[in-house]
Amino acid sequence: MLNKIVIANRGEIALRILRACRELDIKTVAVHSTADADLLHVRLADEAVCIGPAASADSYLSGHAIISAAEVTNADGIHPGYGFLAENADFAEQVEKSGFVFIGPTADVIRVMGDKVAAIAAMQKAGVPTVPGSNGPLDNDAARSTRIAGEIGYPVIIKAAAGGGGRGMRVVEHENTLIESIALTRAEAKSAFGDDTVYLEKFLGNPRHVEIQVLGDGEGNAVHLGDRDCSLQRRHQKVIEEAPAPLIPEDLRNEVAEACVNACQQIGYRGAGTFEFLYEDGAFYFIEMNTRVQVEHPVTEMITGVDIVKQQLLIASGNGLGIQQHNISFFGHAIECRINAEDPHTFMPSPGTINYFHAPGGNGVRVDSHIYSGYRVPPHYDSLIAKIICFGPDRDSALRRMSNALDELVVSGIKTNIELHQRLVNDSEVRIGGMNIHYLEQKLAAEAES
Ligand code: MV4
Repeated sequence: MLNKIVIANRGEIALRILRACRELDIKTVAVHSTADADLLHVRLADEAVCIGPAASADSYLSGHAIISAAEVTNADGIHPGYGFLAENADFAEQVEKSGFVFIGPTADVIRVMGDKVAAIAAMQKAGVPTVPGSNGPLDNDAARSTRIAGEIGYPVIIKAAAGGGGRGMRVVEHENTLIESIALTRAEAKSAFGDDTVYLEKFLGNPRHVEIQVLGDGEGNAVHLGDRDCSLQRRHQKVIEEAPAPLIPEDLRNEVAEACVNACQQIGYRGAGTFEFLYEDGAFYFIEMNTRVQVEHPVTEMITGVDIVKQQLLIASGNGLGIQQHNISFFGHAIECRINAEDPHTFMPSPGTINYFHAPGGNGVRVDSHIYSGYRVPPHYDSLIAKIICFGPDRDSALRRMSNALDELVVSGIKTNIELHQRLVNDSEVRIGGMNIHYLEQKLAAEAES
Protein backbone atom coordinates (compact mmCIF):
# COMPACT_ATOMS: atom_id res chain seq x y z
CA MET A 1 0.00 0.00 0.00
CA LEU A 2 1.15 3.54 -0.74
CA ASN A 3 2.34 5.13 2.49
CA LYS A 4 2.62 8.80 1.55
CA ILE A 5 1.78 10.70 -1.62
CA VAL A 6 2.36 14.11 -3.07
CA ILE A 7 -0.81 15.84 -4.24
CA ALA A 8 0.43 17.69 -7.32
CA ASN A 9 -2.59 19.93 -7.75
CA ARG A 10 -4.64 22.63 -6.04
CA GLY A 11 -8.22 23.64 -5.23
CA GLU A 12 -11.13 21.27 -4.92
CA ILE A 13 -9.41 18.27 -6.52
CA ALA A 14 -6.43 18.50 -4.16
CA LEU A 15 -8.87 18.40 -1.25
CA ARG A 16 -10.79 15.55 -2.87
CA ILE A 17 -7.57 13.53 -3.18
CA LEU A 18 -6.60 14.35 0.41
CA ARG A 19 -9.95 13.06 1.67
CA ALA A 20 -9.50 9.77 -0.18
CA CYS A 21 -6.01 9.44 1.31
CA ARG A 22 -7.43 9.92 4.81
CA GLU A 23 -9.84 7.04 4.23
CA LEU A 24 -6.96 4.80 3.19
CA ASP A 25 -4.49 5.97 5.85
CA ILE A 26 -2.15 7.36 3.21
CA LYS A 27 -0.13 10.35 4.41
CA THR A 28 -0.30 13.48 2.29
CA VAL A 29 2.12 16.11 1.06
CA ALA A 30 0.56 19.26 -0.34
CA VAL A 31 2.74 21.06 -2.87
CA HIS A 32 1.62 24.60 -3.53
CA SER A 33 2.60 27.92 -5.05
CA THR A 34 3.25 31.06 -3.00
CA ALA A 35 -0.27 32.23 -3.95
CA ASP A 36 -1.85 29.08 -2.50
CA ALA A 37 -0.45 28.85 1.05
CA ASP A 38 -3.95 29.37 2.47
CA LEU A 39 -5.64 26.58 0.52
CA LEU A 40 -7.72 24.27 2.66
CA HIS A 41 -5.86 21.09 1.69
CA VAL A 42 -2.50 22.75 2.45
CA ARG A 43 -3.69 23.28 6.02
CA LEU A 44 -5.08 19.75 6.30
CA ALA A 45 -2.18 17.87 4.70
CA ASP A 46 0.40 16.08 6.86
CA GLU A 47 3.15 18.10 5.20
CA ALA A 48 3.27 21.05 2.83
CA VAL A 49 6.02 22.17 0.47
CA CYS A 50 6.06 25.46 -1.41
CA ILE A 51 7.23 24.63 -4.94
CA GLY A 52 7.39 28.04 -6.55
CA PRO A 53 5.77 31.34 -7.40
CA ALA A 54 2.15 31.94 -8.37
CA ALA A 55 2.57 31.37 -12.12
CA SER A 56 1.59 27.75 -12.88
CA ALA A 57 4.53 27.39 -15.26
CA ASP A 58 6.88 27.89 -12.31
CA SER A 59 5.00 25.77 -9.76
CA TYR A 60 2.21 23.32 -10.68
CA LEU A 61 3.78 22.71 -14.09
CA SER A 62 7.29 22.31 -12.70
CA GLY A 63 7.86 18.56 -12.78
CA HIS A 64 11.30 18.90 -11.23
CA ALA A 65 10.00 20.87 -8.24
CA ILE A 66 7.23 18.33 -7.66
CA ILE A 67 9.54 15.33 -7.89
CA SER A 68 12.01 17.09 -5.56
CA ALA A 69 9.20 17.60 -3.07
CA ALA A 70 8.45 13.86 -3.25
CA GLU A 71 12.14 13.16 -2.60
CA VAL A 72 12.58 15.48 0.38
CA THR A 73 9.37 14.28 2.05
CA ASN A 74 10.13 10.63 1.36
CA ALA A 75 6.80 10.13 -0.41
CA ASP A 76 6.22 7.06 -2.57
CA GLY A 77 3.64 8.28 -5.06
CA ILE A 78 2.42 11.37 -6.91
CA HIS A 79 -1.23 12.07 -7.71
CA PRO A 80 -1.49 14.60 -10.55
CA GLY A 81 -5.23 15.38 -10.27
CA TYR A 82 -6.59 16.97 -13.47
CA GLY A 83 -5.11 19.68 -15.69
CA PHE A 84 -1.49 20.77 -15.09
CA LEU A 85 0.76 17.68 -15.55
CA ALA A 86 -1.98 15.05 -15.33
CA GLU A 87 -1.72 13.99 -18.98
CA ASN A 88 1.94 14.80 -19.55
CA ALA A 89 3.60 11.52 -20.56
CA ASP A 90 7.12 12.91 -20.02
CA PHE A 91 6.22 13.87 -16.45
CA ALA A 92 4.72 10.43 -15.75
CA GLU A 93 7.93 8.89 -17.11
CA GLN A 94 10.15 11.12 -14.98
CA VAL A 95 8.10 10.30 -11.89
CA GLU A 96 8.52 6.57 -12.42
CA LYS A 97 12.20 6.89 -13.40
CA SER A 98 12.75 8.76 -10.14
CA GLY A 99 11.35 5.79 -8.26
CA PHE A 100 7.87 7.07 -7.45
CA VAL A 101 4.47 5.68 -8.38
CA PHE A 102 2.61 7.85 -10.88
CA ILE A 103 -1.05 7.59 -9.89
CA GLY A 104 -2.41 7.13 -13.38
CA PRO A 105 -1.69 5.06 -16.48
CA THR A 106 1.80 4.23 -17.71
CA ALA A 107 3.65 6.96 -19.63
CA ASP A 108 3.32 4.88 -22.83
CA VAL A 109 -0.47 4.78 -22.60
CA ILE A 110 -0.66 8.52 -21.82
CA ARG A 111 1.51 9.15 -24.88
CA VAL A 112 -0.72 7.05 -27.15
CA MET A 113 -3.88 8.80 -25.93
CA GLY A 114 -2.22 12.21 -26.29
CA ASP A 115 -1.76 11.44 -29.98
CA LYS A 116 -5.37 11.48 -31.17
CA VAL A 117 -4.51 9.62 -34.39
CA ALA A 118 -2.88 6.82 -32.39
CA ALA A 119 -5.74 6.82 -29.88
CA ILE A 120 -8.35 6.42 -32.62
CA ALA A 121 -6.34 3.62 -34.24
CA ALA A 122 -6.06 1.80 -30.89
CA MET A 123 -9.80 2.12 -30.33
CA GLN A 124 -10.72 0.92 -33.82
CA LYS A 125 -8.53 -2.11 -33.29
CA ALA A 126 -10.41 -2.81 -30.07
CA GLY A 127 -13.85 -2.49 -31.67
CA VAL A 128 -14.81 0.92 -30.28
CA PRO A 129 -16.93 2.87 -32.81
CA THR A 130 -15.14 5.94 -34.22
CA VAL A 131 -16.08 8.86 -36.49
CA PRO A 132 -15.74 8.14 -40.24
CA GLY A 133 -12.48 9.81 -41.21
CA SER A 134 -9.00 9.64 -42.63
CA ASN A 135 -8.03 6.88 -40.16
CA GLY A 136 -4.54 8.23 -39.96
CA PRO A 137 -2.66 11.45 -40.63
CA LEU A 138 -3.22 13.54 -43.74
CA ASP A 139 -0.12 13.85 -45.90
CA ASN A 140 0.77 16.63 -48.33
CA ASP A 141 -0.97 14.87 -51.22
CA ALA A 142 -3.84 17.29 -51.97
CA ALA A 143 -5.53 14.84 -54.33
CA ARG A 144 -5.56 12.16 -51.63
CA SER A 145 -7.02 14.52 -48.99
CA THR A 146 -9.64 15.73 -51.47
CA ARG A 147 -10.58 12.16 -52.30
CA ILE A 148 -10.87 11.17 -48.59
CA ALA A 149 -13.02 14.21 -47.77
CA GLY A 150 -15.16 13.62 -50.84
CA GLU A 151 -15.79 10.00 -49.87
CA ILE A 152 -16.72 10.98 -46.29
CA GLY A 153 -18.87 13.88 -47.46
CA TYR A 154 -18.87 17.51 -46.35
CA PRO A 155 -18.82 19.10 -43.84
CA VAL A 156 -15.60 17.61 -42.49
CA ILE A 157 -13.39 18.68 -39.59
CA ILE A 158 -9.58 18.90 -39.62
CA LYS A 159 -8.04 18.19 -36.22
CA ALA A 160 -4.51 18.36 -34.85
CA ALA A 161 -3.27 14.95 -33.66
CA ALA A 162 -1.64 16.69 -30.67
CA GLY A 163 -4.78 18.76 -29.94
CA GLY A 164 -7.84 17.73 -27.99
CA GLY A 165 -10.32 19.41 -25.73
CA GLY A 166 -11.27 21.76 -28.53
CA ARG A 167 -7.82 23.02 -29.43
CA GLY A 168 -6.56 22.86 -33.01
CA MET A 169 -9.65 22.10 -35.10
CA ARG A 170 -11.25 23.61 -38.18
CA VAL A 171 -14.56 22.80 -39.89
CA VAL A 172 -14.58 22.63 -43.69
CA GLU A 173 -17.93 23.13 -45.39
CA HIS A 174 -16.88 22.69 -49.00
CA GLU A 175 -14.18 21.12 -51.14
CA ASN A 176 -13.00 24.55 -52.36
CA THR A 177 -11.56 25.44 -48.92
CA LEU A 178 -10.26 21.99 -47.94
CA ILE A 179 -6.60 22.32 -48.91
CA GLU A 180 -6.13 25.80 -47.42
CA SER A 181 -7.88 24.65 -44.21
CA ILE A 182 -5.53 21.70 -43.89
CA ALA A 183 -2.55 24.05 -44.33
CA LEU A 184 -3.91 26.51 -41.74
CA THR A 185 -4.68 23.82 -39.17
CA ARG A 186 -1.26 22.30 -39.77
CA ALA A 187 0.50 25.65 -39.22
CA GLU A 188 -1.49 26.33 -36.04
CA ALA A 189 -0.79 22.82 -34.76
CA LYS A 190 2.92 23.27 -35.43
CA SER A 191 3.09 26.49 -33.41
CA ALA A 192 0.74 25.39 -30.62
CA PHE A 193 1.95 21.82 -30.10
CA GLY A 194 5.23 21.57 -32.03
CA ASP A 195 3.61 18.83 -34.10
CA ASP A 196 1.91 19.52 -37.43
CA THR A 197 0.20 16.14 -37.76
CA VAL A 198 -3.46 16.60 -38.70
CA TYR A 199 -6.31 14.22 -39.48
CA LEU A 200 -9.81 14.49 -40.86
CA GLU A 201 -13.25 13.39 -39.66
CA LYS A 202 -16.84 13.74 -40.75
CA PHE A 203 -18.13 16.84 -38.93
CA LEU A 204 -21.13 16.00 -36.77
CA GLY A 205 -23.43 19.02 -36.58
CA ASN A 206 -25.53 18.47 -33.48
CA PRO A 207 -24.00 15.79 -31.31
CA ARG A 208 -24.15 15.29 -27.57
CA HIS A 209 -20.99 14.78 -25.53
CA VAL A 210 -21.34 11.45 -23.78
CA GLU A 211 -18.42 9.83 -21.99
CA ILE A 212 -17.79 6.46 -20.39
CA GLN A 213 -15.86 6.01 -17.14
CA VAL A 214 -13.54 3.03 -16.81
CA LEU A 215 -11.14 1.58 -14.27
CA GLY A 216 -8.34 -0.82 -15.19
CA ASP A 217 -5.75 -2.60 -13.08
CA GLY A 218 -2.99 -2.55 -15.71
CA GLU A 219 -3.03 -6.34 -15.90
CA GLY A 220 -5.88 -6.77 -18.32
CA ASN A 221 -8.79 -6.46 -15.91
CA ALA A 222 -11.19 -3.57 -16.38
CA VAL A 223 -14.69 -2.40 -15.48
CA HIS A 224 -16.89 0.48 -16.56
CA LEU A 225 -18.87 2.79 -14.29
CA GLY A 226 -21.39 3.81 -16.91
CA ASP A 227 -21.75 7.06 -18.78
CA ARG A 228 -22.12 10.80 -18.24
CA ASP A 229 -23.57 13.54 -20.40
CA CYS A 230 -21.43 16.68 -20.50
CA SER A 231 -23.13 18.48 -23.37
CA LEU A 232 -23.93 21.67 -21.44
CA GLN A 233 -20.73 23.56 -22.14
CA ARG A 234 -19.51 26.97 -23.25
CA ARG A 235 -16.30 27.37 -25.24
CA HIS A 236 -15.22 23.82 -24.37
CA GLN A 237 -15.72 24.47 -20.64
CA LYS A 238 -18.26 22.07 -19.19
CA VAL A 239 -20.89 23.79 -17.05
CA ILE A 240 -23.27 21.00 -15.95
CA GLU A 241 -22.72 17.26 -16.14
CA GLU A 242 -24.99 14.35 -15.29
CA ALA A 243 -25.05 10.59 -14.97
CA PRO A 244 -26.43 8.54 -16.53
CA ALA A 245 -26.67 10.26 -19.93
CA PRO A 246 -30.42 10.68 -20.47
CA LEU A 247 -32.47 9.13 -23.27
CA ILE A 248 -30.04 6.53 -24.57
CA PRO A 249 -31.29 3.03 -25.40
CA GLU A 250 -30.09 0.66 -22.68
CA ASP A 251 -28.73 -1.97 -25.06
CA LEU A 252 -26.65 0.62 -26.93
CA ARG A 253 -25.39 2.12 -23.67
CA ASN A 254 -24.20 -1.29 -22.50
CA GLU A 255 -22.74 -2.25 -25.86
CA VAL A 256 -20.52 0.85 -26.02
CA ALA A 257 -19.47 0.58 -22.37
CA GLU A 258 -18.48 -3.05 -22.97
CA ALA A 259 -16.46 -2.03 -26.03
CA CYS A 260 -14.59 0.44 -23.80
CA VAL A 261 -13.91 -2.28 -21.23
CA ASN A 262 -12.60 -4.53 -24.01
CA ALA A 263 -10.29 -1.76 -25.20
CA CYS A 264 -8.94 -1.31 -21.66
CA GLN A 265 -8.32 -5.02 -21.36
CA GLN A 266 -6.55 -5.07 -24.73
CA ILE A 267 -4.20 -2.21 -23.90
CA GLY A 268 -3.74 -3.22 -20.25
CA TYR A 269 -5.11 0.13 -19.14
CA ARG A 270 -4.16 1.12 -15.59
CA GLY A 271 -6.15 3.52 -13.47
CA ALA A 272 -9.21 5.66 -14.10
CA GLY A 273 -9.99 6.69 -17.66
CA THR A 274 -12.67 8.40 -19.68
CA PHE A 275 -13.71 7.55 -23.22
CA GLU A 276 -15.17 10.65 -24.88
CA PHE A 277 -17.85 10.09 -27.50
CA LEU A 278 -20.04 12.20 -29.68
CA TYR A 279 -23.58 10.82 -29.70
CA GLU A 280 -25.78 11.74 -32.64
CA ASP A 281 -28.87 10.13 -34.19
CA GLY A 282 -28.66 7.12 -31.92
CA ALA A 283 -24.99 6.29 -32.56
CA PHE A 284 -21.76 6.67 -30.58
CA TYR A 285 -18.51 7.92 -32.13
CA PHE A 286 -15.27 7.83 -30.11
CA ILE A 287 -13.22 11.04 -30.32
CA GLU A 288 -10.67 11.09 -27.46
CA MET A 289 -9.62 9.35 -24.28
CA ASN A 290 -8.71 11.18 -21.07
CA THR A 291 -6.24 9.40 -18.83
CA ARG A 292 -6.95 11.28 -15.60
CA VAL A 293 -9.58 11.83 -12.95
CA GLN A 294 -12.23 14.16 -14.37
CA VAL A 295 -13.86 17.20 -12.78
CA GLU A 296 -17.23 15.49 -13.25
CA HIS A 297 -16.30 12.18 -11.58
CA PRO A 298 -18.67 12.74 -8.60
CA VAL A 299 -21.83 12.20 -10.65
CA THR A 300 -20.60 8.70 -11.45
CA GLU A 301 -19.65 8.13 -7.82
CA MET A 302 -23.15 9.07 -6.73
CA ILE A 303 -24.95 6.64 -9.02
CA THR A 304 -22.55 3.73 -8.45
CA GLY A 305 -21.29 4.24 -4.89
CA VAL A 306 -17.75 3.63 -6.19
CA ASP A 307 -15.11 6.09 -4.94
CA ILE A 308 -13.09 6.73 -8.10
CA VAL A 309 -10.16 8.48 -6.39
CA LYS A 310 -9.91 5.72 -3.81
CA GLN A 311 -9.86 3.23 -6.69
CA GLN A 312 -7.03 5.18 -8.33
CA LEU A 313 -5.04 4.94 -5.09
CA LEU A 314 -5.79 1.24 -4.63
CA ILE A 315 -4.82 0.43 -8.20
CA ALA A 316 -1.60 2.46 -7.89
CA SER A 317 -0.85 0.58 -4.68
CA GLY A 318 -0.97 -2.67 -6.65
CA ASN A 319 -4.15 -3.85 -4.95
CA GLY A 320 -5.96 -4.46 -8.22
CA LEU A 321 -9.54 -3.48 -8.85
CA GLY A 322 -11.28 -5.03 -5.90
CA ILE A 323 -14.54 -4.79 -7.85
CA GLN A 324 -15.89 -6.74 -10.78
CA GLN A 325 -18.50 -5.62 -13.26
CA HIS A 326 -21.23 -7.69 -11.60
CA ASN A 327 -20.56 -5.86 -8.30
CA ILE A 328 -21.31 -2.52 -9.93
CA SER A 329 -24.90 -1.38 -10.03
CA PHE A 330 -26.43 1.86 -11.16
CA PHE A 331 -29.06 3.62 -9.15
CA GLY A 332 -30.80 6.94 -9.66
CA HIS A 333 -29.50 10.09 -11.29
CA ALA A 334 -26.88 12.69 -10.36
CA ILE A 335 -26.19 16.20 -11.64
CA GLU A 336 -23.19 18.45 -11.06
CA CYS A 337 -23.09 22.24 -11.34
CA ARG A 338 -19.66 23.80 -11.66
CA ILE A 339 -19.62 27.01 -9.63
CA ASN A 340 -17.10 29.45 -11.09
CA ALA A 341 -15.77 32.79 -9.85
CA GLU A 342 -16.72 34.65 -13.02
CA ASP A 343 -18.64 37.62 -14.30
CA PRO A 344 -22.19 36.47 -15.13
CA HIS A 345 -22.31 38.61 -18.28
CA THR A 346 -18.79 38.49 -19.72
CA PHE A 347 -17.75 35.10 -18.25
CA MET A 348 -14.39 36.67 -17.38
CA PRO A 349 -12.74 35.24 -14.25
CA SER A 350 -13.66 37.26 -11.17
CA PRO A 351 -11.13 36.53 -8.42
CA GLY A 352 -11.20 38.22 -5.03
CA THR A 353 -12.07 37.63 -1.40
CA ILE A 354 -15.12 35.56 -0.51
CA ASN A 355 -16.42 37.36 2.54
CA TYR A 356 -19.10 34.75 3.23
CA PHE A 357 -19.66 31.18 2.08
CA HIS A 358 -22.57 28.97 3.01
CA ALA A 359 -22.77 25.47 1.51
CA PRO A 360 -26.08 23.76 0.76
CA GLY A 361 -26.84 20.40 2.34
CA GLY A 362 -29.46 17.76 2.88
CA ASN A 363 -30.33 14.41 1.43
CA GLY A 364 -28.44 13.62 -1.76
CA VAL A 365 -26.44 16.87 -1.81
CA ARG A 366 -22.66 16.78 -2.09
CA VAL A 367 -20.38 19.83 -2.12
CA ASP A 368 -16.79 19.47 -3.32
CA SER A 369 -15.10 22.76 -2.60
CA HIS A 370 -11.96 24.22 -1.10
CA ILE A 371 -13.43 27.66 -0.39
CA TYR A 372 -14.36 29.11 3.01
CA SER A 373 -15.49 32.48 4.38
CA GLY A 374 -12.54 34.83 4.10
CA TYR A 375 -10.78 32.79 1.37
CA ARG A 376 -9.24 34.86 -1.41
CA VAL A 377 -9.63 33.34 -4.88
CA PRO A 378 -6.26 33.98 -6.55
CA PRO A 379 -6.28 35.36 -10.11
CA HIS A 380 -3.67 32.91 -11.43
CA TYR A 381 -5.69 29.73 -11.87
CA ASP A 382 -8.91 28.16 -13.09
CA SER A 383 -12.07 29.88 -11.81
CA LEU A 384 -13.74 26.70 -10.48
CA ILE A 385 -14.55 27.31 -6.79
CA ALA A 386 -17.10 24.61 -6.00
CA LYS A 387 -18.98 21.67 -7.42
CA ILE A 388 -22.53 21.06 -6.22
CA ILE A 389 -23.62 17.51 -6.93
CA CYS A 390 -27.20 16.39 -6.37
CA PHE A 391 -28.50 12.87 -6.44
CA GLY A 392 -32.09 11.68 -6.76
CA PRO A 393 -33.95 8.47 -7.49
CA ASP A 394 -34.70 9.93 -10.93
CA ARG A 395 -33.53 12.86 -13.07
CA ASP A 396 -36.38 15.13 -12.11
CA SER A 397 -35.77 14.73 -8.36
CA ALA A 398 -32.06 15.37 -8.87
CA LEU A 399 -32.86 18.59 -10.76
CA ARG A 400 -35.32 19.75 -8.10
CA ARG A 401 -32.76 19.09 -5.40
CA MET A 402 -30.21 21.04 -7.40
CA SER A 403 -32.53 24.01 -7.69
CA ASN A 404 -33.03 23.99 -3.91
CA ALA A 405 -29.32 23.52 -3.25
CA LEU A 406 -28.50 26.49 -5.50
CA ASP A 407 -31.06 28.55 -3.53
CA GLU A 408 -29.28 27.66 -0.29
CA LEU A 409 -25.80 28.30 -1.66
CA VAL A 410 -24.29 31.67 -0.69
CA VAL A 411 -20.98 32.92 -2.08
CA SER A 412 -20.63 36.63 -1.42
CA GLY A 413 -17.92 39.16 -2.20
CA ILE A 414 -17.12 37.84 -5.69
CA LYS A 415 -19.13 37.33 -8.87
CA THR A 416 -20.22 33.78 -9.66
CA ASN A 417 -22.29 31.82 -12.18
CA ILE A 418 -24.80 30.58 -9.57
CA GLU A 419 -27.63 32.47 -11.23
CA LEU A 420 -26.81 30.89 -14.62
CA HIS A 421 -27.10 27.48 -12.99
CA GLN A 422 -30.49 28.40 -11.52
CA ARG A 423 -31.72 29.40 -14.98
CA LEU A 424 -30.35 26.20 -16.49
CA VAL A 425 -31.72 23.67 -14.02
CA ASN A 426 -35.14 25.29 -14.38
CA ASP A 427 -34.96 25.57 -18.19
CA SER A 428 -37.74 23.64 -19.93
CA GLU A 429 -35.39 21.98 -22.45
CA VAL A 430 -32.90 21.05 -19.74
CA ARG A 431 -35.78 19.53 -17.77
CA ILE A 432 -36.49 17.28 -20.77
CA GLY A 433 -32.81 16.33 -21.18
CA GLY A 434 -30.68 15.25 -24.11
CA MET A 435 -29.51 18.75 -25.16
CA ASN A 436 -26.70 18.89 -27.71
CA ILE A 437 -23.29 20.55 -27.33
CA HIS A 438 -24.56 23.82 -28.84
CA TYR A 439 -27.56 24.23 -26.56
CA LEU A 440 -26.00 26.47 -23.92
CA GLU A 441 -24.25 28.80 -26.36
CA GLN A 442 -27.45 29.09 -28.41
CA LYS A 443 -29.51 29.83 -25.29
CA LEU A 444 -27.03 32.52 -24.19
CA ALA A 445 -27.06 34.04 -27.68
CA ALA A 446 -30.88 34.10 -27.68
CA GLU A 447 -30.94 35.71 -24.24
CA ALA A 448 -28.47 38.37 -25.44
CA GLU A 449 -30.80 39.15 -28.38
CA SER A 450 -33.85 39.82 -26.27
C1 MV4 B 1 -16.01 17.03 -33.22
C2 MV4 B 1 -17.22 17.74 -33.39
C3 MV4 B 1 -18.00 17.40 -34.48
N1 MV4 B 1 -17.59 16.43 -35.33
N2 MV4 B 1 -15.65 16.09 -34.08
C4 MV4 B 1 -14.45 19.59 -29.53
C5 MV4 B 1 -13.63 19.19 -28.37
C6 MV4 B 1 -12.93 17.96 -28.77
N3 MV4 B 1 -12.94 17.05 -27.67
C7 MV4 B 1 -13.68 17.44 -29.94
N4 MV4 B 1 -14.64 18.44 -30.31
C8 MV4 B 1 -15.52 18.25 -31.29
N5 MV4 B 1 -15.21 17.29 -32.18
C9 MV4 B 1 -16.43 15.81 -35.12
N6 MV4 B 1 -16.04 14.85 -35.97
C10 MV4 B 1 -17.57 18.72 -32.47
C11 MV4 B 1 -16.72 18.98 -31.41
C12 MV4 B 1 -17.16 19.98 -30.47
C13 MV4 B 1 -17.49 19.63 -29.16
C14 MV4 B 1 -17.38 18.33 -28.68
C15 MV4 B 1 -17.70 18.00 -27.39
C16 MV4 B 1 -18.16 18.99 -26.53
C17 MV4 B 1 -18.28 20.27 -26.97
C18 MV4 B 1 -17.95 20.62 -28.27
C19 MV4 B 1 -18.10 21.93 -28.71
C20 MV4 B 1 -17.77 22.26 -29.99
C21 MV4 B 1 -17.30 21.29 -30.87
